[in-house]
Amino acid sequence: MKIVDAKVFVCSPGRNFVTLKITTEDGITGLGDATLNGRELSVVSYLEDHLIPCLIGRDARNIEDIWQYFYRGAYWRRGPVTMTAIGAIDTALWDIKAKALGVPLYQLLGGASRQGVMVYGHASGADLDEAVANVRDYAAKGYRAIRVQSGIPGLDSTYGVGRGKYFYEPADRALPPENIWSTRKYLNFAPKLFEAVREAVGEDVHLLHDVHHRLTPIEAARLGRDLEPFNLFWLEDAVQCELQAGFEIIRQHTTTPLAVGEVFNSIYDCQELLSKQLIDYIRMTVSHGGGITQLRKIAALADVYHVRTGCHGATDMSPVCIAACLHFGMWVPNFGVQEFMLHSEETREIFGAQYTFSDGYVHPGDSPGLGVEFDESSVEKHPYVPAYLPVNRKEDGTMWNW
Ligand code: CS2
Ligand code: MG
Repeated sequence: MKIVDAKVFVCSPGRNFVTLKITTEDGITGLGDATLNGRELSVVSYLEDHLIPCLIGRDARNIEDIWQYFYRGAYWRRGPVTMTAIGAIDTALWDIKAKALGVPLYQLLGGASRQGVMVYGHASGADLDEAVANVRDYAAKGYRAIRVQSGIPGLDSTYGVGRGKYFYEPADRALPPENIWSTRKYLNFAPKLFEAVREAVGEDVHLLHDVHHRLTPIEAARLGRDLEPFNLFWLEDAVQCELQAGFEIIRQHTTTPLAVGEVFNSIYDCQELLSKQLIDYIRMTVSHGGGITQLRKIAALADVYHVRTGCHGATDMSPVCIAACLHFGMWVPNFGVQEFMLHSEETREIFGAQYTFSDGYVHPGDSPGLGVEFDESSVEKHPYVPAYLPVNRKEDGTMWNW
């Protein structure tokens, strides 16, 4: 089953997406998501200038060998650009193989381990009252797990507060906007937010929160302890995660479950976190995590140490990546939860995806492969627009983590 063509499409239906389409001599096509928010064109070049010339002519069935070829053969290994490019190729090859065998991807991975994939939605508000109202809205829609983010009194902007009701898109169509941050204002506010949310929705709804890399380990330890009365499902990205050992400090002080990993792209980024049981959920996703081939290995290692999956699935992951995460989530034994955000109408038109939401779960559908059709004719109508994620400064101007 020789690969005869591989094309990269950049389209921007409200936000930029990079999509890879691989075609075999039998005419079977597979899709991969190569979107890296704010650095899209780097991945386009890595694919078009470096990987695709080495991909044409290879046997599409040899998924593992192709992954090893591009991982070990690069010499310069790992990193978000490299692994997103490899992830897109890998996802497309799994799509092709499942289509060739006439089965949905999750059947190829090992079949269904559950009836559906529990997802979490993104509730947010410019202030506490608006955030609580949005959480109620998500609970009324049947979400069993809801992420809660809110504006912080005294700060003009912060992470995670959507600009539409259901579409949270942080990238701005301009050079990076500068946000101002105050850890003290945040740490004083967060417990009040979750006390009000628990009061509003009761104990049964899983509540999640994303700190987005902004605390030090001891600050995160304090926040985890302060939030224990509200029984969070997870506290995400409590600190910047390059120093895996830093999580030991958080672990010593709090039982609030920890999630990390959306910015990881290699099993080595989380090997210490997993083997020392410093986290409870691993957030790596199919596209940035080097595809299904690497993510399966990470999930297997995580399983040994009681760590469950919680794949990243924000709107800057296209429906191709979300579909792959849902197939993965149908199979993976140590499943935790899947992030799920509604894409815009325009996006859903271009990426005809089969997955459906019902009663807090999403099912990827049973079409062969990923169950996603990409409408190439729409690409022209939505040309790429440079867009950047914000940067963050402390109130005194010190550069900080966004
Ligand atoms: C966030 C994302 O979904 C999440 O947990 O961390 O919104 C993240 O900020 C974006 O994916 C960055 O592009
Ligand atoms: Mg996050």
